[in-house]
Amino acid sequence: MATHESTEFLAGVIEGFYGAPWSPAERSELFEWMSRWGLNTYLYCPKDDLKHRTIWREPYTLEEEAALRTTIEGCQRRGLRFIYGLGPGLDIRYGQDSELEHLRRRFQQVGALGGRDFALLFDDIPDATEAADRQRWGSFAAAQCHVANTMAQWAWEHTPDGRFLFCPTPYCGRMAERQLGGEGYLETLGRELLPAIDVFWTGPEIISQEITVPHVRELRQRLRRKPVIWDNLHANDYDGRRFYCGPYAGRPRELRGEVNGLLSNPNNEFPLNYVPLRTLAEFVHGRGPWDPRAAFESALREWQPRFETVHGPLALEDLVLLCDAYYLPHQEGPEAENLFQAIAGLLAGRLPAQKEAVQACRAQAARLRQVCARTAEIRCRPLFYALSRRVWELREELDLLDRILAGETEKGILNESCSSDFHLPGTYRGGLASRLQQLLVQHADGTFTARRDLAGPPPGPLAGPAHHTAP
Ligand code: GDL
Repeated sequence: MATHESTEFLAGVIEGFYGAPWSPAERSELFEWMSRWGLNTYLYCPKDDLKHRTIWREPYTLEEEAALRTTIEGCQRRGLRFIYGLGPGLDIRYGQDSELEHLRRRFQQVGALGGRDFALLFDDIPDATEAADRQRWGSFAAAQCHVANTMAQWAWEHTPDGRFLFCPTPYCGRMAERQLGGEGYLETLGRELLPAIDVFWTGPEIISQEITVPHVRELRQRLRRKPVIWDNLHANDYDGRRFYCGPYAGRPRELRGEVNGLLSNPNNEFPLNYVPLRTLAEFVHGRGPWDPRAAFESALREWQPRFETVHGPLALEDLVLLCDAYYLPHQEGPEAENLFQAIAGLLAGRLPAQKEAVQACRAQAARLRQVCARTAEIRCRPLFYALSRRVWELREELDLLDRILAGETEKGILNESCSSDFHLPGTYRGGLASRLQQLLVQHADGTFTARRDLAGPPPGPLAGPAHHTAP
């Protein structure tokens, strides 16, 4: 039986988010960063490459082959491991041999382009199989193991030192607790998946604030192997208003010894990934207790030249303020958090609304607004384009709040209403998604309750799709 021979610790990047995949030029820059920083692995699996998931059986065209070859060669030229990921889980029929043939053909096609390492990804799919499959394999997990084992054997016959990875359907603690994929899913994987196949895991959550050693040890027992962490800490595909420029954080350095790899699936906007990936590399290679803030500051110093504007450099302290406003999913950076608390405190009347306090708060808000505005002058246009929509929104909110705070300094009244010609109903916070958001309030424990005071006049009839309406 062929087994893989590589035990290398996998450290690097997953292009595995929903949305437009990175361009060839962005990948080329990524590979340069990675080789410079000692990251060794890149996993290609953009969810919205149609042929990765939706029409996974269709072969790549010649043009697509050429593009993929460029990526594979660019990666391997830098000495990095290129892993090709395929996600057949939306509609695969596990029990049909013709499906295995489709998988083989795709892997062969990628193999001919230079691919040596492969992954089968079963995340974000319906956790149901046809009755015949269940009968034949006994469980959903066993059906997936059969497919993965067959394909891994095939891959290792061609490339004995290649890696083969598998993403389970329940890929985080919360999903496993809810028994996604059926009872005993992870234990079945532990028993039936070939021991040399690596298994992905995102931590206790899809976006895990923390990943601890005890959490991973417990998982290792069930999987009978060390997992490879698919880290979504800096992923932003689920929220179009944010991006994450904070450091790799919430994981102790000891985690490295508990896993077979750490791969980050970061921001969609490639240029915004400097700090996330630079600090991941530092986490992997450095020694001693992990200090995320020190790593952040050091990465920002390296990144700062990219923020050269037509009027000279952006000061480091301004860059810190900007990145603190777009730090980590569960946490603002300290300067942004302080600003928020100052504004919220003044508005709640908790702080003595002395003129000096209001003025200091307004000055800091004005500084952040100014930094947002200055991003438009950045010479590196792809970087500005990646920032522009989000910082625009931040500027608008700061502008509005400043109008309220101005009431204190100018008229001695706080909390009076204000108006702005730039923020009229309909153009500001308008649109269905935004209005629907206003109908739900999320509480600190994560639960939602509905607001019932926003109803307008009674609605007209709700029309269904054309084929449902009466003739
Ligand atoms: C996910 C998806 C990933 C996506 C991420 C963040 C995994 C294994 N799959 O659930 O493609 O980018 O969340 O939204 O994480």
